[in-house]
Amino acid sequence: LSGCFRVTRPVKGAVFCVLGLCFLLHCYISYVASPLSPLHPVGSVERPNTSSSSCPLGFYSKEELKPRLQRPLQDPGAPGAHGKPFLSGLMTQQEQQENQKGFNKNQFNQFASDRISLHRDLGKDTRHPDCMKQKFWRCPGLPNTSVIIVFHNEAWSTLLRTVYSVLHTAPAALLTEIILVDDASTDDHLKTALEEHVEKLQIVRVLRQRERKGLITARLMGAQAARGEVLTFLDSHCECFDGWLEPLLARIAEQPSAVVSPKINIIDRNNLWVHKPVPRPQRYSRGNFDWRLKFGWEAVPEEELKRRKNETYPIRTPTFAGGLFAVSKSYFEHIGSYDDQMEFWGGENLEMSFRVWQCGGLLEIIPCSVVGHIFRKKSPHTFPNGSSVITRNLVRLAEVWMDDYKEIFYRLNRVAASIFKMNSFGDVSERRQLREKLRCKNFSWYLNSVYPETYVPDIRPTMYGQLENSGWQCQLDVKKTKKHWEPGQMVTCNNRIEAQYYEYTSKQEIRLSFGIKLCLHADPGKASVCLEWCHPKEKAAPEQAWIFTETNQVMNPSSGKCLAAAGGNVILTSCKSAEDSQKWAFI
Ligand code: LR7
Ligand code: MN
Repeated sequence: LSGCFRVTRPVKGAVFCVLGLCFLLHCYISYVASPLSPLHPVGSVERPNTSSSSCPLGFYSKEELKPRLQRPLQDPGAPGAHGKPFLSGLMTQQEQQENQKGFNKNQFNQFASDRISLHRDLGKDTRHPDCMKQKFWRCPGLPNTSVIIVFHNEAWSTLLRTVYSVLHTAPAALLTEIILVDDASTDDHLKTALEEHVEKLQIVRVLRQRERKGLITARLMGAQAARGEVLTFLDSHCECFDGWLEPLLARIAEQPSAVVSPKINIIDRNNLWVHKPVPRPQRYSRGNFDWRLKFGWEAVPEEELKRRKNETYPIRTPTFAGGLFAVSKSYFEHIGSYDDQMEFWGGENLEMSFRVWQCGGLLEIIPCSVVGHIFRKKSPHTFPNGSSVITRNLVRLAEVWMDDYKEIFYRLNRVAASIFKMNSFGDVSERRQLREKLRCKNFSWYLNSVYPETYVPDIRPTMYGQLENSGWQCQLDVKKTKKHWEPGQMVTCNNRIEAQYYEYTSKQEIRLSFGIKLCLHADPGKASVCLEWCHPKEKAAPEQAWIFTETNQVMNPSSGKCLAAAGGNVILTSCKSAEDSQKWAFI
């Protein structure tokens, strides 16, 4: 409607607005009738015909559709141009020192970032052709948005490149403002210098959180101040690809209860290389979680990909990374924004994921929208009380959203269990009231309907924990390869406090217990034991079935052999009930 008032002169205003109202009514009717409206079940895939000829060509003038700031001409030979990696060449000793210092401070190559243009483009549009064919200027038009970027001691060049990349890509008519929320940074360059720099950009403003409270309350501060119809959140070290914004806003216009993320591409922390979208083959990742409540990525299952008619269709995701997303401002408020008692960093993304699904919304990735983000190996920030603040956030979300399934989490995370026991996670009654008020579904519904692919451990298994050998006083332990869990890894026995938890399932498997589908697997030929993918059937594979005997041995019935520790190794050998090296107990 605001578009309607803007393009008309007072005299013709009335006529135009009546026509406009009819048009909006038409849009509303086709929207309600559309299978994607909230009145329709989640399973439908049809979408409204938005290019209907009865819709006028659009609300905006050509000028308004251009980005607010034109990118300065790019030198293709400049460092990192078109998203290419920064090549440092030979460095002087001084440069090497600067490089090292920047890396230590940010956990990414600030030296490289500082030498790349704040206005760099990301080269030619390499998205799928379906994405390029999409038209957004027709009925029902797109809502405008406030882009909210929270930061704590972010490097100047990455923060400003994020801001400019939005200004250079977002159509001016859709970009209400950019709000930078400072989470009590201490770096000098983020004080008045920042305000002075962004002032001339007109629609960029800086809000300050006086005390360091973390990204959750900082985002809430930004959301409250926002004047746009949609809130679009970005981390403070992103670069947006052309055409990233429109598909997000279009999906929200079509489905106001959708919380949508772009496809997130890696910006290499070592050289700032921005990985480009590839038109084919499309191997998408979606968000998941394990039972330690660790967020992760997994391949999108075949059925979900098949459900989509073309590349412009959203991909449903059980959880999201939480940093880069757009949501209608009123829906964000309706659905309970964030838990404002979560502190600093972490957990808010899973909380929002569960909440949105359980309370009737949709969580989606829009593959035609692509944004780059610098992924780091570890956080450069310090947290008061170390990592237990993150765990406290997780306990809060488990207490509100996970019903009895929270027991599985507590079993796997002793810190969480003790925070729960000592009742030191704060008051969650308001969040529980919100769940009541919105009549949200329970966690079991979420697991069955949104994430049926996940493995749900027994809430109270008969036996679980670390499996300790009484002869050697060691625990079953598997080293993961390069951060990943892979089948085929040899099982060893070590004296390690962090040795993995296992659980003894009703199928008689001894299973790695945080949701990775790996089971203790006997290899009688080699007399060794390894981890293999658990047998998906009702009954365990013969190599994966184990019986705990009265004499505390662990026997594999199909081979008749027993598990024994031998030094650091675990072997499969003839059962001898007198041998301490064959005695095991969960601790
Ligand atoms: O105390 C803090 N205060 C802040 O303002 C700590 C961080 N921050 C800011 C920080 O400057 C950054 O802009 O918050 C943002 C996120 O922190 P990062 O970039 O240090 O961490 P991250 O990229 O691993 O963060 C991911 O997980 C977080 C959990 O709380 C948030 O949900 C982030 O938004 C999320 N980032 C993404 O989803 C981007 C995609 C990467 C992934 C996975
Ligand atoms: Mn980040």
